[in-house]
Amino acid sequence: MPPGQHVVHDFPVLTYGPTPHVSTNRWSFSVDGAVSDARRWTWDEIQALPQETFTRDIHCVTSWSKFDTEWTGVSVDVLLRGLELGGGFITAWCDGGYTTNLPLADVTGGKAWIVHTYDGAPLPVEHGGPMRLLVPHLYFWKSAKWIRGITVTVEDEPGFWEQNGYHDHGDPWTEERYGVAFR
Ligand SMILES: Nc1nc2c(c(=O)[nH]1)N[C@H]1C(S)=C(S)[C@@H](COP(=O)(O)O)O[C@H]1N2
Ligand SMILES: [Mo]
Repeated sequence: MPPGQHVVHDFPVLTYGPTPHVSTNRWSFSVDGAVSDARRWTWDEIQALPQETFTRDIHCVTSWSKFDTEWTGVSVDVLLRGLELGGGFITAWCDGGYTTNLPLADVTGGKAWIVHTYDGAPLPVEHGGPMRLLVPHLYFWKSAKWIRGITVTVEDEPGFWEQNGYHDHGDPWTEERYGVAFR
């Protein structure tokens, strides 16, 4: 258990602003920015990619942790496969306007997925359905709900919470909770 956290058994919902409702037939996923080719998939095309089911603990900066959550989705490694990357960072962007920034090193090498299934059932909309990012080794604000794409960037570009007080990186094991100006 990372320092300063406590276990919950329910699944709290934390959303800033309204919950966007998007049907899968109007949904698509893009990879763009500093990449050799921009890519875009429909919902069905994403489902046809290799899927992984895995179990991880998740850690919210508001101090709750939830153990052994089970997810199914597509590894970010698969989404980036074969692309030449011209930058070292990504911005995940979402329906509703939320963004979060991550170093590429934190979303590659089997560390991040876009997920559509939680605990064997379609991801509920309040938890980011139809699709969210899952980066379980970082605080949960990095796991962008209602994700629609990732943009590869040359510079590290702070996302929504990173501009509003949270740490740029968000490692729970070293309690990277708040940004320098807010500590
Ligand atoms: N699009 C979007 N993603 C988001 C958020 C949000 O407000 N909008 N909140 C973040 C925060 S602060 C947390 S702790 C988790 C909460 O996910 P949950 O509601 O499934 O527990 O989602 C993260 N992803
Ligand atoms: Mo959060």
